[in-house]
Amino acid sequence: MKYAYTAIALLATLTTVLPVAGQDMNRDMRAMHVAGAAAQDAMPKVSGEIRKVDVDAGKITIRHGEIPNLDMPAMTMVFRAASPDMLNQVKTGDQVLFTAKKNNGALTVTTIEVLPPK
Ligand SMILES: [Cu+2]
Repeated sequence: MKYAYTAIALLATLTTVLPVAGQDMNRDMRAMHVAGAAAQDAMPKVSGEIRKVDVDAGKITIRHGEIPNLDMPAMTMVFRAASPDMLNQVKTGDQVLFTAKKNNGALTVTTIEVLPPK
């Protein structure tokens, strides 16, 4: 009998709490969507460390932080370089700030700057 009462009380709590939580989540997701769209226009600078430069392939491997405009968490991955010139400006181990976007389906580094060593 006591168990049944507890279950009913719990159910009542859930039905009153859940709709509110749902509304909050919707609002948060809308806010995130707006923030994401704004970030895409601004092309946020992302911090990273150069892991590999492949001049022949025009590719660059970067261990990068979160990339908001690509909805991407921190990871190590290969990017295409927007220009061959860019690959001559960096070397393995460099700390960089870069911007990246999806270009014809390929994730491409569009700008890159080397940070001074700490
Ligand atoms: Cu990535």
